Amino acid sequence: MKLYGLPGACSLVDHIALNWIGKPFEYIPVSREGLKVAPFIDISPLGAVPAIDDDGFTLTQNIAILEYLAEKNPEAKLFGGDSLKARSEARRWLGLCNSDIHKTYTMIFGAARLMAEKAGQDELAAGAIKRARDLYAVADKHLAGRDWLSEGRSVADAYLYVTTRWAKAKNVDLTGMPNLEAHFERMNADPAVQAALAAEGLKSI
Ligand SMILES: N[C@@H](CCC(=O)N[C@@H](CS)C(=O)NCC(=O)O)C(=O)O
Repeated sequence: MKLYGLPGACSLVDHIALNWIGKPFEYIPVSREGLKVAPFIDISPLGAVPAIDDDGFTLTQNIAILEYLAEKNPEAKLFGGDSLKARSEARRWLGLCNSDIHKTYTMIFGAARLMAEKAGQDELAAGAIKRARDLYAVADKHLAGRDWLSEGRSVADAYLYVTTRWAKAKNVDLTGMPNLEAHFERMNADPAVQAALAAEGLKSI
């Protein structure tokens, strides 16, 4: 199994999941310049990470990869438990992370792709930073009195953690969200998370 990623990007979610699974894999960092050219573009038509190569079977799109890893390794319980309710709850939060939170960061990190003028880019990013706070508030409320988004730890927790790292880097206002902060520290304390950070040359924040 090979995982293609950019340090600290959404591919860190899959890196954490692979560490939870605990089977051998190779982490292959892709350079920014390498994203949009061969050989990586042949694997990932959008020139985006994550991508995996499992013995010649290549796959992109984070949700599909996480589902693939979970189905291939059911003992790892990557979707928060065995019950339908636990797995559905994990998928719900995975959806929020991938479709709502992550897409909000596309307007922060990728404002220059969407708006020609610098003033427009700044306005778009500022609006998205405010929107991100509203989305984290939903997760913070849900996490009151619970350790994980679903019954047990799941890939949704890894995704929330990775985007919370981005929130801290982009100064998203997370004040008054103690449950989200505790969740972030819980993830930071996980040896699989620390191993993924170290392998990507990152430090805890
Ligand atoms: N819909 C894709 C989005 C992947 C994505 O946005 N990846 C980012 C890193 S977090 C990326 O590779 N960006 C580089 C680029 O688009 O140029 C997924 O869920 O896998």
